[in-house]
Amino acid sequence: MEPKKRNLILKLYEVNAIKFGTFILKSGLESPVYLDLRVIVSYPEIMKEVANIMWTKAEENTLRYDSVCGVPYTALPIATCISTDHNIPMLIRRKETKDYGTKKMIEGSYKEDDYCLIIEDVVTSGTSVYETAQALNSVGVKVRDAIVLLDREQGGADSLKTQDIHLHSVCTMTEVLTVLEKHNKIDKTMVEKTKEFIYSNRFDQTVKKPTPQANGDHTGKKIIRPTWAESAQKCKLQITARLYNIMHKKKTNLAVSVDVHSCREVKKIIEAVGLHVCIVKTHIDIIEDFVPEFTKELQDLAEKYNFLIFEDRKFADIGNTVQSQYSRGIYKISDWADIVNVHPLPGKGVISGLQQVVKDKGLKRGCLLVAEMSSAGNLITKDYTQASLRLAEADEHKDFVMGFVCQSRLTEDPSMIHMVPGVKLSSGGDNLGQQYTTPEEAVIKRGADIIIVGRGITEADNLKEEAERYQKAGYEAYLKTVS
Ligand code: 5BU
Repeated sequence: MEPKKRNLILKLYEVNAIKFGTFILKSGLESPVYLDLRVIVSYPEIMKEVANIMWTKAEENTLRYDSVCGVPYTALPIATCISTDHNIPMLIRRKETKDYGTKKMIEGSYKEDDYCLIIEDVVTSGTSVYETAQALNSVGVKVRDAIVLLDREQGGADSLKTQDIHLHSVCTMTEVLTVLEKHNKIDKTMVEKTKEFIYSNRFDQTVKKPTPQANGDHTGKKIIRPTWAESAQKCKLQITARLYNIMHKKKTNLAVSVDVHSCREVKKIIEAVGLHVCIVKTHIDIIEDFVPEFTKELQDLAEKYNFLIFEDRKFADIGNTVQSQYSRGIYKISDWADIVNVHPLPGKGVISGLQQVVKDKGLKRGCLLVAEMSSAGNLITKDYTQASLRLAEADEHKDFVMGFVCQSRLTEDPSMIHMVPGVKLSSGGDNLGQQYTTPEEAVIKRGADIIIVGRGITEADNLKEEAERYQKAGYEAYLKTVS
């Protein structure tokens, strides 16, 4: 390793930009290593060296670009140093524009089809680099390359490659560990512990350790979440706050799926389990004796037992069609269902279409995106799930999208709720590809805020007792995860 790089790693360690111990990350994970490059603003010599070594990396790779842009905020001063030292124009990405709408996302002068080089201090999953690239793309500036000082080797480079962004890293976590061990800053046990952490928390599924279940992010990550009462305060959507308040009041994260075929059966189940659930999930189109008045009865029951109604309609068509499917026909779903879900496959129009209905009617509704499925062999890929997450986070949907139906935790944003179906006290499956996980695993390992249980309850001899068992299992698992 070049002495310049080795010395820089040692200096970063000395100023506590690289720390070892036990740290709770933003994601809730417990990590043995913590990188905080913000501190280098206090050490101009180190800042200069960082900027220099990153610029050299760009030179070595003969990258061509018209400007540089630092990922806010830590990499901003680094990009500034590169810009002024080497006379390269700089662009600034505004992080907070989302709240204003009319303000520019990118500050500085640029031309359409200019190339911008992204500068980042540390890359983990690659999301921040990608978001910056997206912001630049939105004003016509292209991004082909990004330079990062430190790659944590958790899949960021691979993930960015799928978006045609090449990540050039000055050093990797493995190199950092090697240098620090060699200079007796950390011992072998810490090196192994850190490597194990990095390996088992990769974002890239292709290299992730094999896990028994299908497509979720089940790496044994420890989830730490705010309490439901806190979440109710933190979330932005009224419907989500209502849901968290119900969960807090009734001490339940259980949604029951009433997949039966007559109005009478649906009502019977709800009367038995209503006290123990926060959501009743319906498939209204499987009820054979459906009459429009039934939805009023459903709403009365929702009021009596204090739960929300989630119609599991999985809209999946163009915006114009789903608008009609949502508000017209015999079901008039928008009139009575608090929550609906969509397959994000058609793109943002499927969400905007429904959102328009809600806006026009002045309703308080929520929409979930099906980002992962429980069924064996489903065609959802990691990229699709990530794209669903980005759609959910889009500013234009913030008044409507409340989270996901998924199999793993996709974001720590308390406004986004994770509902996990395919839950049963005894794991296993059915003969049509359904795959079950237990309430404990769903909540603790997969990060479910809500567990969705269908036949586990509806086929039990004693509906009420069974619902109580699931409620208890879900609630106890939740208690183990609150911070
Ligand atoms: P079960 O009886 O617990 O298997 O019912 C699960 C319910 O959740 C059922 O209504 C499905 O339509 C729904 N579901 C699911 O099982 N898996 C998924 O990935 C999604 C929905 Br999305």
